[in-house]
Order: sequence, then structure tokens, then C-alpha cells
Amino acid sequence: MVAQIGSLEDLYAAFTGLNMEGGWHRLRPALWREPAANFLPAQWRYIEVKPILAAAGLLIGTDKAERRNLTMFNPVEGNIYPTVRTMVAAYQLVKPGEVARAHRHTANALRLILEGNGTYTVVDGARVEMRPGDVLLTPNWTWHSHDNVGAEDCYWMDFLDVPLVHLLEPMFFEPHPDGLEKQSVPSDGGTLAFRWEDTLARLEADQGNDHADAHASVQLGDPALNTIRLDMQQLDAGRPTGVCRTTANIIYAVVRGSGRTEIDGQSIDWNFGDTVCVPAWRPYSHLANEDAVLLKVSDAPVMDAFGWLRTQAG
Ligand code: 1HN
Repeated sequence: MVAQIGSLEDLYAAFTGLNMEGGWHRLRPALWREPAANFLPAQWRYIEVKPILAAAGLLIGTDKAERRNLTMFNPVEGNIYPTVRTMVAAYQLVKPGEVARAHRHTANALRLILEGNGTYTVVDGARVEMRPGDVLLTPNWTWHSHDNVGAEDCYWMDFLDVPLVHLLEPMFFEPHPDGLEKQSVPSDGGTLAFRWEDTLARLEADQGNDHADAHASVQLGDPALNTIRLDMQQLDAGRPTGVCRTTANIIYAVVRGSGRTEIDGQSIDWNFGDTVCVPAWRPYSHLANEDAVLLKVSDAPVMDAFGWLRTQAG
């Protein structure tokens, strides 16, 4: 057989049907000098999403929807799920009297509460109140359900590493056999809860410190989850940040205030509750037009674990 391959033409013809290719003449190279732009800078406005989620609240009950949420998919061609390569962001509504049943999955998750009091999340039997500005973690394989015993609609944002789990394949998911955990004990959430008032106090204490992409910045957890790093960041009105880029993929949530983020030549104006994504290696800078707080959700721990975290600050 080998004896018959006497020319390059023969050689390439010999690959046919064998699922192999010569490393020297790929259609698309396997290696390139620096991260290529693929996922797009993008934004979702809470003011547009909220009425649609409210409508879903009238049309779909938590009896029918395991979770009543809207997931944000990046507009890059061919994509139908991730917000950035490794993470997905969603908006969720739980109305008074409703329960989002208990389940667990290998994907790590966290929530940022936007509006509404009187909702509790139960994480591995710990019943934790969720209040606006709070960040609550549900790590890999922890049971979690959410129930609204108050009088207000509760809106929040979810962030999960589901797309990373899709890429690496270790997906397991299990609905709770009883629908809800039978026993739960009231809890302040311990290391799974970051309270808004505590975060604000920490930001206040960080005033005057310089950060590449914020005027004050505190990390929630260290890191919050094995795959996700969280930083709550303050931007002072009228003071632009420097231009940064990082191999980490970032999703921002607007917790307070309004402003504009420049991402790789694109301007994105944002307000309370908006989602803004900054895919890997895109240069970005922020300028708040009123004092603002952003939650920065990134996959930096994944990059860091493998020696791939590179960050440039200008
Ligand atoms: C999920 O399990 C929750 O438990 C929220 O509240 C959002 C988005 C994608 C996949 C699973 C939750 C989710 C999710």
C-alpha cells in the first residue's frame, strides 16, 4: 500500500476515508499567534427583557417550567446557547406563592438578585433569604430550589458554567426525588451568600485603590466557584478606566448606575439590570455616567488553573 504513494497527490488521496489530515496543509490552522475573535461583544437590556419575562410569568407556571428563565445566547453565527464561550447568563422570575423545584447538576451556578423581597433559596438544606444586590452560590452538585413566600415578584440573574460542562462533557443532572428537600434549616447562607450591605461596605473600604478596570473592586470568594471568579466593582461617574484585555471571558451585570463600555471598538450603553459580555482578549474600558456598580463574572479560575490566564492593563 505504502509503495503506491509516490506523489503528494497520492498522499492526500490516501487520507480519504481515514479521518486524518496532514498538519502542514490544514484548511484552517490549529495554532494561531493570539486568541482569535469569535464570540461577540453583546448586551441584553433589562428594560427589554423584564416585560417579556413578566409575560412568561402569566403564560408558564413553575409547574410546567423546571425554571422560568430566559437564557442569553451570544449572537455569533451558529451559536444557540452560551453567552460567552464557557458561561451562560439568564434572567429568572419567581412570583409570589411559586416554587422552583429542587434539582442538582454538575454545572456551577450563582444568582444576583435584582428586584423583589420574600424569596428564599434552599441549598443543600440551608434556607437562605435572597435580597436585592445579594449574590448566592450553588456549587457543583448542590441541591437547590427557590420559593417566593413574599408578596413581590422576584427577578434575578443566573450565571452558570453549563457551556464549559458541555465542552468537557461531565454533565450530570438530577431532579430531586421529592420535588423539594423535605428538611431545611434557616441559614444566613454562610460562605454561599454575599450580602449587598457587606459588599457595599467592602467597596467603601476599597475607595482610593487603583484597579485596572474599576475604581474600587472586591472579590466575592476566592474564587467564588471552582470555575467562576466574581468581582464587585465600582465605577466613579465621569472617570474612564484604562483599557484592558484578558484571556478570561467576562459577563458583566449592572447592579447600580449607568454608563458605557467600549469593547473592541464597539460602544455599549448600559443601565440597571443589563448584561454585557466581553469575550476573551477583546480590549475593553468603562465610563460610568453616574456612580455605578458592576458584578464581573469571569472564567479566570479555569484559565488560571492551566496557566492560561494572561491579562494586559493599559
Ligand atoms: C438553573 O438550574 C437555574 O437552578 C437557573 O435556578 C438558570 C440556566 C441554565 C441551566 C440551568 C436554577 C439556569 C439553570
